[in-house]
Amino acid sequence: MLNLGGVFLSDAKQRYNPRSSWLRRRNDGLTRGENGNDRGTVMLKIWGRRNSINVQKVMWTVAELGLEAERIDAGMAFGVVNEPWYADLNPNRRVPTIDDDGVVLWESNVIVRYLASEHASGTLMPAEPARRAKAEIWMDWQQSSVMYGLTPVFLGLIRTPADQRDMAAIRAGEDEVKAAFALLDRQLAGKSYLLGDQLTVADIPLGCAAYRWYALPIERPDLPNLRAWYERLTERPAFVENVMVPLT
Ligand SMILES: N[C@@H](CCC(=O)N[C@@H](CS)C(=O)NCC(=O)O)C(=O)O
Repeated sequence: MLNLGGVFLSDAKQRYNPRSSWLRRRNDGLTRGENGNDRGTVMLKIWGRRNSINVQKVMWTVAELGLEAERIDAGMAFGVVNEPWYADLNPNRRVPTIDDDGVVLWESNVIVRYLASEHASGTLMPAEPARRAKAEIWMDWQQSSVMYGLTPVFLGLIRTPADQRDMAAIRAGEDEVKAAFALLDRQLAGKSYLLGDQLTVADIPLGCAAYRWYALPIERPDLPNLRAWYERLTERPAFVENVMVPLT
């Protein structure tokens, strides 16, 4: 994999038009290599810190698909998201953002769907519209119903000093997630993955949320179908490497 290092980051601080001649010049330069060696060019770039749940969805997908990609730290302590050139890529100033050879996208679930459609239509991304829509239900539900409860629990217990925690909000969040995951547990009865025997995009956002739930210092009800599905995910190297990282 090409390590673009500071060369890419300093160039990228210029105003960024993904389809500009500047991008082509940049890629030409990198392909040639500054020292004359042909270093190759990584076409898929991902901005986002490794401890972000939304970046983890994308990195897990990239690893399942076996894609060559470069991840560039951004967000929180890494900054970057408030740079003007980054806002040109992602006006929402959040992570992740990707640039896939000039296709610039943000919103993690959209990126997961795009990469799976491009590289794994019929497998990771169901090809048939109704089945695809079934997968998308679970992706949207993770972003809305699950994160509604999980976010205050995660932020409260992991990113807030003990003496400043709003315990009522944390407990309310815990109850929300318990109810959501009880529903998920029923959905998973008799199935290896959310849509059946095969991992699909439906599993990716919820798998990332499930890791957080099992890693948080909270009480959890026994949900055997959810637990079995989660343990199945932990057998996948792409999940272990990209999702099972310490909560920070
Ligand atoms: N709906 C967006 C949410 C993006 C988002 O809120 N990302 C968080 C990290 S999980 C972020 O950028 N936080 C600010 C930061 O890292 O500086 C998505 O799914 O991509």
